[in-house]
Amino acid sequence: MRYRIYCYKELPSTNTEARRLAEEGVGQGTVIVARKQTAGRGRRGRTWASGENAGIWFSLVLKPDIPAERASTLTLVAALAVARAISRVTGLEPLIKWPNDIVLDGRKVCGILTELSAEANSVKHIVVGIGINVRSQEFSEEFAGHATSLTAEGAKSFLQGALLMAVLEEFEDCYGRYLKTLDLELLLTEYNDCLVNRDRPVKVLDPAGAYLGIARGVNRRGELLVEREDGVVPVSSGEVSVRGIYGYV
Ligand code: BT5
Repeated sequence: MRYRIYCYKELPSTNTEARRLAEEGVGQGTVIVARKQTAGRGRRGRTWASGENAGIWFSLVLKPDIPAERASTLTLVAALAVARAISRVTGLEPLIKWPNDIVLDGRKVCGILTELSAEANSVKHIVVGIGINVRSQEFSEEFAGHATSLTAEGAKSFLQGALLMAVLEEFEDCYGRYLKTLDLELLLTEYNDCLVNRDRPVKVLDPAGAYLGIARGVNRRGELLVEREDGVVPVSSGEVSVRGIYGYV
C-alpha cells in the first residue's frame, strides 16, 4: 500500500477530516496526522483527550473490497499492528484489551476508533483512527487512573515519526494477512498471545443484561469467546471489562 501522509498542526478530529477526504475521493492509504485535536473522539460519542504533542493522533483511510460486516475486525488488525510497533520502537511489552485498547501495566496507552461508510452492504471506505499517548500528561480526573503514556511507562527514547512509521509498516503486514482470508486466521495465535483479557474473568455489558464469564481468546471473526456456565458465547461488540483492568473487581 502506498501511504500519503498529511500533517496538520491542529484539527477537530483526524477521523472526521479523513472521512471528509474519503468522501471527496482520496485513495486508500491516505493518512491524516494532527499535532493536536480539539474534538478528538472515542466510541459512542465519548471524547478522546489529544493535547498538543502529547501523543500521536492519526487516521488511515482504507477501501477494501469486503462486505460491511467484516469491517469491525480491522480494529483488531490495527490493534495488533500498534502493539507490535510499540514493542519494536520502545522496548515495552503492550497487551491488547479487546476490542480497541492497547494497555501497558493495566492502563490504556492507545485507543482505536474504526468508522465505516457503506452502501448496500459493500464498503465505501473505512477510517481507522489511532491515538497513542506518548508523553506523560495530566489526564482528566475521569480516567486518570486508567490512562498512561509511553514515556510514563519508561519507553526508551524514540522519535514520534519513527513510531508512526512503525505502526504503518506493521499495519501493512497485518492488513495484508487479513486480506488473504478476510478474517484473523493468519494473525490469530499472535493476537491471542497479546490479549490481556485471555483466561481472565470478564464482565460483558450486553444491552440485554450484563453477565460474567471467563474470556478464552478471540475467534477468526474477531469475536471474544466468553465461557459461561451454560457454554461459550461469542461476543461481537459492546463493552467488556476485565477484572483488574480499569477497575472491574
Ligand atoms: C477509544 O474510544 O479508545 C477510541 C479513541 C480513538 C482516538 C483516535 S485519535 C485519532 C482519531 N481521531 C479521533 O477523533 N479519534 C481517533 P473509547 O473506547 O470510547 O474510549 C474513550 C474513553 O477513554 C474516554 O471516555 C475516557 O474515559 C478515556 N480517554 C479519553 N482520552 C484518553 C487518553 N488520551 N488516554 C487514555 N484514555 C483516554
